[in-house]
Amino acid sequence: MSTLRFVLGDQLSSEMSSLRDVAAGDVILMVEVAEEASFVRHHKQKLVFVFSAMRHFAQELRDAGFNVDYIALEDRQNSGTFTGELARAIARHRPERIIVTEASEWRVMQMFENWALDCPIEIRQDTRFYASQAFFAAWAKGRKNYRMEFFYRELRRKTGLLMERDEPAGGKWNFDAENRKTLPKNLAAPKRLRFAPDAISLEVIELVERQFPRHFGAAEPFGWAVTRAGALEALEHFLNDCLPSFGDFQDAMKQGEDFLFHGLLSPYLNIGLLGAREVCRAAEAEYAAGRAPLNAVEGFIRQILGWREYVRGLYWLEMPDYAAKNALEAQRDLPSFYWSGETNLNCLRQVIDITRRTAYAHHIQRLMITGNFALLLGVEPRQIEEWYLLVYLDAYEWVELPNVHGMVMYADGGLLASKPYAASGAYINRMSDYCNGCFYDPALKTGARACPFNSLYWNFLIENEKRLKGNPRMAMPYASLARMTAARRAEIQQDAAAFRHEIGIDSKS
Ligand code: FAD
Ligand code: DLZ
Ligand code: SF4
Repeated sequence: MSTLRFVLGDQLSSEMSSLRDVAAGDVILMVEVAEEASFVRHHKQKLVFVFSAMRHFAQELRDAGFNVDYIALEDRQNSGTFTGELARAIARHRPERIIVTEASEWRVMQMFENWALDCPIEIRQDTRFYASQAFFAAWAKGRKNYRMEFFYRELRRKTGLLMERDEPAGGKWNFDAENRKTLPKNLAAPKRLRFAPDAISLEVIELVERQFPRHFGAAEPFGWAVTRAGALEALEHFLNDCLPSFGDFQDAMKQGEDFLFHGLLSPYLNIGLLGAREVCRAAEAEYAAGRAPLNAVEGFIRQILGWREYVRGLYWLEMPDYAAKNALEAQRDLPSFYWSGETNLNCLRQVIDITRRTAYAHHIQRLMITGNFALLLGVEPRQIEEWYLLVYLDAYEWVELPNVHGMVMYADGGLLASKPYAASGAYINRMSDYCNGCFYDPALKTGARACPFNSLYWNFLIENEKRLKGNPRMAMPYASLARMTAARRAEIQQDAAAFRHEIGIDSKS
């Protein structure tokens, strides 16, 4: 009689709570299932990444002497579901108990809770995060809205990260004001470390092309690490070559530069190949050694210790109701070019192209290009969420949903963000060089060549006037709107409607 330890595809770490006290006779179960691979049309690279990383992790566990029962996607008896595979494993191994770490997503946690298995099951807390769900709930109690900044300061104090006694290093909690520089014209971004697929990954690429030909994006070229050793190399490369400039150019976007100075670490963090603690401590050590400036290191640590922990806390506190909120009553369809990339709007074309090729886009591209456009257009949150959940390598609902629903779409009515991140073409022109190669002109407000972000921006303010006008952080744009003539307002609404018609999404409007 033994213990069956069930390890999911985003739990690929020997430090998982489910493996804590693993003993010689135990069986570690890992299953590739069609249900997880196809509940949305995941980017092909995401499937390659997860399956290949799972296969490598299973091999590492076997090499370390553990007994691994691995069910591959095309195994003849594979039932295609977590529940079915667990039931089959119980029949095979007759364990005296099952141990699993809680699932990262509400959807899967519901499955766990509904399991009626012929065996006792212990569900353990996921200890990879700095903040437990209970810690976040205690912090959030009694607050009307949850601002990341205050949660982040609490975690800085709790962890001691970038703290000098009781004070934040450098005398300030947040150096964001220094992190919005535009890229100098001749600045070259570092060449990024890519990992050639090994035999296991090549086999998985073939599997994915065979089984999921209609899924989003290109499976190749595949350059992501699929092992802990590879992920550690990627971290080292980021610390040495990118972190010093990470802060300065965090918000910049440049055509032809897919990655700039970003970490490219979220895929590894989210499936367990890297841990949040080791990544934050490693970045802090770069500051301590004088190899990276404080604005870069604080900015980077805030993304992980602040945003990442915060969105997870918010997700678990607010689900399942959170997903159903639609505070701006947005109902329109997602334009079809989000799938094809075929559009005259160069900024969107560029970001969708990067996404299709690499299953990656950095934060500002997700927030201010594809996100901002969906917000201004009034896309139904459910539709844009599905898009984000399937197109990125790092996408899991616990982190995608608050970012899309709260940060991008303001669908939670301001629980996460104090105001919508709505911006016109001028912002995109300032933070990128996308407008140079565009059919449209960000300086034009009317006419066939006027940047559509401009009329959509003002139209968004008009459509949401009742809902947003009272928000003190929206006072400036609404003061400008108030100065507009009725004729100009009508013209904006007509231009926005004409543009929606042009891109084929006026059916429900
Ligand atoms: P870097 O810029 O190097 O940042 C360092 C790390 O900070 C990231 O690896 C990530 O772990 C963390 N981080 C940064 N911003 C956030 C954030 N807002 N929320 C949570 N963690 C953050 N991140 C995901 O991991 N999965 C998602 O599905 C996801 N969906 C997003 C959808 C939208 C609309 C937006 C605006 C953001 C989303 N993010 C998501 C957050 C962020 O864009 C990515 O974490 C980041 O782009 C990953 O690239 P990087 O590792 O190069 O990040
Ligand atoms: C993302 C993913 C995919 C595509 N496939 C699998 C799989 O076949 N088996 C598995 O254990 N995990 C997979 N994953 C990761 C899961 O979706 C993830 O563990 C859950 O969504 C967590 O809630
Ligand atoms: Fe995007 Fe408008 Fe600039 Fe074109 S002009 S790249 S649509 S912001």
